[in-house]
Amino acid sequence: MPEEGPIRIVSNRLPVVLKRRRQRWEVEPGAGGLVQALRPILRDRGGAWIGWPGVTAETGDGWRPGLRSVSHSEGYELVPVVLDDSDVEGFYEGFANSIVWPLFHGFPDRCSFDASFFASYGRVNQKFTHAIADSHSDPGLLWIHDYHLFEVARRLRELGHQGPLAFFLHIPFPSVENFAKLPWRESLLKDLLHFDLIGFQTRRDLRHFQQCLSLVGVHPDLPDSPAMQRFRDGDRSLWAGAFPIGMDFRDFAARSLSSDVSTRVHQLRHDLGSGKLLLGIDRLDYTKGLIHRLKAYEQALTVHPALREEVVYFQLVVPSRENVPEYRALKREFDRVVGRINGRFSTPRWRPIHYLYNRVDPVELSALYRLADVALVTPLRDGMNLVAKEYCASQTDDAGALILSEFAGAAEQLQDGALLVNPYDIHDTARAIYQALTMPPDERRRRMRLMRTTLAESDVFWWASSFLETALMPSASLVTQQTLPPPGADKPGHPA
Ligand code: GDG
Repeated sequence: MPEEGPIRIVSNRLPVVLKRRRQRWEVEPGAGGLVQALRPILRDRGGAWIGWPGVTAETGDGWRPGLRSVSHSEGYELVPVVLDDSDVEGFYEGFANSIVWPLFHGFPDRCSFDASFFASYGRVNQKFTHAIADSHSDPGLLWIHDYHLFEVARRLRELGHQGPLAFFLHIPFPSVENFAKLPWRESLLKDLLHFDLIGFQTRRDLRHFQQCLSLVGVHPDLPDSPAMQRFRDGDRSLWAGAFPIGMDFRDFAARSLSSDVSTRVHQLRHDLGSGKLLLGIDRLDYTKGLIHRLKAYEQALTVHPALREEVVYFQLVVPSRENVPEYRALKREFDRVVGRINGRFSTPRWRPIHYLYNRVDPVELSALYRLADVALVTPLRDGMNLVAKEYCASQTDDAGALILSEFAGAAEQLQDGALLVNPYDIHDTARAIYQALTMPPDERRRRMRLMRTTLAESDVFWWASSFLETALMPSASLVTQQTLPPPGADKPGHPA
């Protein structure tokens, strides 16, 4: 673990859940993998988590006492950045979700390059900057997360901030062909140069970032290294590296064997029948390749009639961005294609697709992971994709198979064990579905063991501590480290 001292985490959302029940606000700590990884570090070292609490100024601030009490029980400060309704529209739904999200996932035609969104993004980044500057005078590490906060380092430097600034991007970094379409491309790149360390999910993202920096005349100044690079801009230097995020492997493995989950597995087995189970779990999003996946399953049932009545595809779709017309249209399209396939193949005793449009609790999630013979993780593009990793962690008997898109960040680490597919190629994905369903048990075990070994060694705690170690290392030591394996490169399954 790196040198002790408080750190401050900054992310768009605070790791809390605010619920209003009968005129009263209830505030609970969040439960995601990122929170689990960072909570022990913040508790040990002290510090703060700065972010938007998820409600707007127009809702009032009756939630503040609840937030203070969670801060107290967690042992670190939770600092709210209050946004108003117009911020949410221009910054969050506008610049973040209608420009950066589609562009960085490779869908430039879905972008609305509206200058008012960019202006709103600047105003909100300024609000975050002031909240950070007011939160503490300690020059300890600030670790900023994700694409909502690209401008914060530059704005903090303008206020005279001297301390270390690190950034982690959870989504992909786009190719130069896509990035160059952004009207504000130079300013975004120059803003990023104010960080000391930027972490990406994969080496491919790092390579894309390097190619994009050449748009502003900045090049790596050390011999090429696929997982870590240094860029100089005047007297500043920026390190950038690939740090693939993990999940809490042991927690998923233990939960999968718990009695609650075992009970639920038996019930689900009874409800879904004895056939093989294909599983998809995705937020409703066009990046997830849901329609392509349905068509691939349809193709597999068409080409291999023996699969009919022998396999069930269970798809959990988690509602998302329901007020955006594009997402509502995707839901309608998904419903239509599911209806068509079920109408085409169903028999009195069999329905090929079971589909749930909802969130499920952690026990149900683990039961699905454990029960599934094959997980279908076929996004058109994804930063990492933790569902693929959680599925493998939950396969404690090494029996399952993973079909994984080559465009998910997870493919860099899991390529030796997963069946990699190009999700745009319906025939290739259909072939992989058949291969996974008919794979000999020995081969399934061999592949799953490879993936589980990799994931156990590069879990979310490894990810957080290797990133922080790098962020807190003096620059000179990092130069020396160039000759050593870069972070994660010595982990099995982490390709060169
Ligand atoms: C960003 C990047 C990157 C899903 N349904 C339910 C549920 N989930 C949980 C899963 C998993 C998470 O949501 C989804 O995983 P992602 O990897 O897609 O994470 P995001 O935060 O959405 O996305 C992504 C990630 O950041 C981390 O860097 O991998 O590429 O887009 O943990 O378990 N959880 C529960 N009920 C559900 O119905 N409880």
